Amino acid sequence: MAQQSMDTPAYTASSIQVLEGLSAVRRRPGMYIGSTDARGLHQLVYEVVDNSIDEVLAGACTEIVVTLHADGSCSVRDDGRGIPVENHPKYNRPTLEIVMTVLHAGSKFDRNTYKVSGGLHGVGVHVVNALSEWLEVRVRREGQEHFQRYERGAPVGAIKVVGPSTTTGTETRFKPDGTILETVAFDRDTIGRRLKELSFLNAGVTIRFRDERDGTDETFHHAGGITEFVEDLSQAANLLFKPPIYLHAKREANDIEVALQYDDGYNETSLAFVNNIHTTDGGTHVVGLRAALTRTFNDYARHRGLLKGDKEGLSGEDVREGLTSVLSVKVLEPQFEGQTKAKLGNSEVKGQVESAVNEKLAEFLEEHPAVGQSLILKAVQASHAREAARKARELTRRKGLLEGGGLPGKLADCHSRDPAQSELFIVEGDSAGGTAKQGRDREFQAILPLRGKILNVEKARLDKMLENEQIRSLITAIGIGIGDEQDIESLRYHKIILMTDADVDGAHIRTLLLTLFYRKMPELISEGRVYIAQAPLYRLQKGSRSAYAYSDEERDRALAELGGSKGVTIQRYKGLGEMNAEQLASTTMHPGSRTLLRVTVEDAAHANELFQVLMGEEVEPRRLYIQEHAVEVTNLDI
Ligand code: 0RA
Repeated sequence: MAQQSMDTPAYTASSIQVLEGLSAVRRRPGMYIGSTDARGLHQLVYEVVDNSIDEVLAGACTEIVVTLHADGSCSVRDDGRGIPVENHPKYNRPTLEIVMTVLHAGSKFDRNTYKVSGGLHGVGVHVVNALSEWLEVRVRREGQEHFQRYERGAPVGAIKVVGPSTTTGTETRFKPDGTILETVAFDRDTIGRRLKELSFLNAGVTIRFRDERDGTDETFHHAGGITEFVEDLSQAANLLFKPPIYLHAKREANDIEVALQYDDGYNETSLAFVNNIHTTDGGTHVVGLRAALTRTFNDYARHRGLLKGDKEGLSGEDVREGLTSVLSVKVLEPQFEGQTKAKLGNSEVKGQVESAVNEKLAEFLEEHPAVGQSLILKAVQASHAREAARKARELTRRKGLLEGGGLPGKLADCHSRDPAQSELFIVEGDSAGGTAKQGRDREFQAILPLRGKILNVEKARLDKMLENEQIRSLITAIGIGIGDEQDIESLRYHKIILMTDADVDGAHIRTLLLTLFYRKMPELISEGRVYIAQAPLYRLQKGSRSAYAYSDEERDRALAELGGSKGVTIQRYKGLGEMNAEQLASTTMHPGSRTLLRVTVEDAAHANELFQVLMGEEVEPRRLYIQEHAVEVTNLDI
């Protein structure tokens, strides 16, 4: 049947429509994949993988192989049913070609799985095709292997049968188009993280990930699904029970899964997904889960007389202290909201998750009274600590007033009182702090030097944290408060800029600060107020000419521009302190000549993850880990 398309004339009305559709994608790629940077590039891979995951959800596929090829292409192979090649009744062209070239073709042959559309996901593989220099698809189906090639989205020949096949499945190999995308360099770690995540979210699937550029080959397979996800996230911690609590329920057409684990620490790590998409901004499903946790723990504690004399009961923060959780819901018609489309909007889902978790968690606690007892005990302790923290905060505030103005003594504030114009540089060490003070524009740039390592927030509760001078300085300088009493409106600087040395200690301090913000002042991150200053790594000098380089690649380029390495002196900066005030200002601080990296929620979440590994009890593996990852951390492509 597929061979019929060979007779199709090249320019029918429908093929012209196809070309128009493809050129719309090529003209405005950002509309389809969000951006044309590394994020957009990786979105292409995820789009193709999502289509194979749909086959997994349909129960038709068990293995996916993703390969990054040496020629810069990426292939995704699955053992699903194969995309149909026979003519599509409506278009009278092979379904395969429609899927590969026509807008939203996917929804026309709904495979009865949960849609990923609504965000930047689920836009269709034709978008990947349109943004590829070339794309080749192989379909194994009905005893034959079919092949078609496209260039910049347009077929360069009909579908051909290239051989027999005893198996079924689809393989899509594409080379992203470097004339449209700003970068075509796939990042193995970024893709690997997502594939690992997908293997947790889709229990039982095997995802193999090969990088032919360096020969690495990994396989992700988690029969335990999100239960194993939670185990993976809480590896380093002292757990209150094992294995994690797993709850599963259906509400109407929606499917709800939660895995929960508690440790003896004070923080929360909770991830939420809708149709396999990480909803970093939460949404109705998260609201439902939180409500259910608070309600169920309070009911359980009251029935057992564990909350005597405590009228208010346990708060949401109390019952989430030490929690690691993964919530994964499959929703038939998801609505994603917000700028990044990373928040679930469907109002009905709140009640569905809430009722499902209320019911299943209460059941679990009935059946596991020892676990229930220890969790309530912990939440009650948290509630007492919260009260102590409130008192400590009060005290800090009063002390601040007595000391006059309340701003920390080490802060060299700027003249401007307009937060929108003002910047706070958090600088590692008193010496670099001094240089930064000399080099700054005091009209709008404030400097806060931090001495040594700041407190490890992983191991401290809020009341302990507030006893730490460095943390107190940070909190007062930033101005929005901490914990459950925060007001982003009183932020004193719209740019909070971390300026640390490009070495292991600098990376460590930056990870600590990002973790502190991520956990204790999350709005700073979600509102995009936190930046990383980019200090140069090298200064090159040849006679009277000099240049700065911010990476090894830039150094090599600068060397070439200076006509080779002959007569060039290269200074490698080991710390900010090696620059004088004028150099630091022009390379790193002055708005006209500096580069700032804005920290995204993902960056901060990754820092937080890194931090959990770094903060394990053992010192030696931690040092090794920092050393191994130092370069990565320095570049912040995390
Ligand atoms: C439409 C219908 C069917 C399968 C697919 C599409 C399909 C698409 C992709 C994309 C990547 N891998 C895929 N595998 C399958 C159902 C076909 C049937 O009922 O046999």
